[in-house]
Amino acid sequence: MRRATAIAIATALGCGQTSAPSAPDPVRELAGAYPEEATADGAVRTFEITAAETEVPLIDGGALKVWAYNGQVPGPTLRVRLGDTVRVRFTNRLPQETTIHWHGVRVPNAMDGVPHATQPPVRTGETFTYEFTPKDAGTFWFHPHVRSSEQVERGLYGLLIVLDRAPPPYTRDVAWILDDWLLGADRQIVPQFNTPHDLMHDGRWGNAITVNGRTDTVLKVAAGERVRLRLLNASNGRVYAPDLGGLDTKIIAVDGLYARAPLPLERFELAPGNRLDLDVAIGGAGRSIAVTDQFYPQRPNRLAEIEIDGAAAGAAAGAAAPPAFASPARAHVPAWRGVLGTPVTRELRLDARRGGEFGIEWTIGGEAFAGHAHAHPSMTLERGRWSHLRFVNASARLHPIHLHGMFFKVIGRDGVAVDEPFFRDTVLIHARETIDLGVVPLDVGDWMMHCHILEHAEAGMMTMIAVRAPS
Ligand SMILES: [Cu+2]
Repeated sequence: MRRATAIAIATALGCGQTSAPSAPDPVRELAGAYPEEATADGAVRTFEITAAETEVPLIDGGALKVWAYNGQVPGPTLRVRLGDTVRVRFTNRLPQETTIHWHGVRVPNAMDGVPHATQPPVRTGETFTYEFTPKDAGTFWFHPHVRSSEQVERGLYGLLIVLDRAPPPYTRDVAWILDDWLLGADRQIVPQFNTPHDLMHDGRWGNAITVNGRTDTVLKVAAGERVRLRLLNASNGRVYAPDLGGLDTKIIAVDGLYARAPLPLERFELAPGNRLDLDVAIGGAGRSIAVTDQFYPQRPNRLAEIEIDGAAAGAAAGAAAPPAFASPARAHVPAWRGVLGTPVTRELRLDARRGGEFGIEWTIGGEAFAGHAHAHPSMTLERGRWSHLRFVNASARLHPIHLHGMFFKVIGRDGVAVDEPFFRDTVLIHARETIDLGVVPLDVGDWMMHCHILEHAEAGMMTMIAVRAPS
């Protein structure tokens, strides 16, 4: 319907006209990176999801009281193909109202799951139907956007995997969701949320790190396999730097979208909300690889184990070479050279102050979010136009900033131009760090922008961006 709008918009703005060869034209450069509109093939995939209190087996065999989607933590993995329409009939049986937010998915604004702003909260006993056609293939996830520091922590999250129309021929497609429970002496979830400690630090960091809800996850593979490993950080606050113990591992996608080229997995900080798709070539039979978190290299955490058996069927005996096929990481990701010097659309200070419901408030641009019921956009961006946002972290804490409804690219760190060869929907901003990002919003609506350390978000570190058609 609005085909090739990026070019059309660029031309309408005069950006496409001949100008000085050095003038950056980021809107034009973006064209072709990802589609503006979804292309529905007509297939509708219907899922029933119910959120309710339940018990799941704990690490030591005990029963852990959780809140869960369809009785399981993590919740169900919704696996669809690009072109499918996703229809989720959601029922709330929790003791609180809730919603589902589709993290990273470019949905129509009314499907974004932000209470009061895009839909009324789903009250206990009520049902709400979410329906959208994803525009992008990739690894996405869903979670509540109501009291999320409690609801996500209690176990409410799941994956939405949108497969390519022709998925690359990996021998295995595996997803690992990283989370950390904070358990008390009674081996139950500590029911105090948004504590002063969590709020003054980097949110709630648990004492039991799990992969897919377990502390003993083992992935059994054969030498000669080539595995697509999808990682999601569903923690409230903890950041991971995953290390695959010397396995030949390339990053192929970040936050859902494919990268410009496969990148070696060196230190990548997987902040709350981030996803990473890895291309893992399995060589060397008869080994066991410890997968660890090296965020604090002096205090690594064990995440999971990869056990390598004999050669995979079809692999040449002895050599066990993984199948050779072109990496799917060959997306058009604009370099956006020279854009760090473009005028800053909005500079936002990230900071804390005394006050508010919890005694400490986290602020964006000097404002603490007044709660969804009183939310109003704090800035307006124009659809199809280049926007340059600058975040100045005036605090000594971490802030993984997440934008709903759009992908962006980091264009500067502490004033130095960078060209990350991938888009993001969440970027970790370190203490006292300044991050510049570039974005061309394509979907009209009111979109949240918030810290994905959920305690920081609950204590005010949220705001809303209005994206409007250019006048
Ligand atoms: Cu934060």
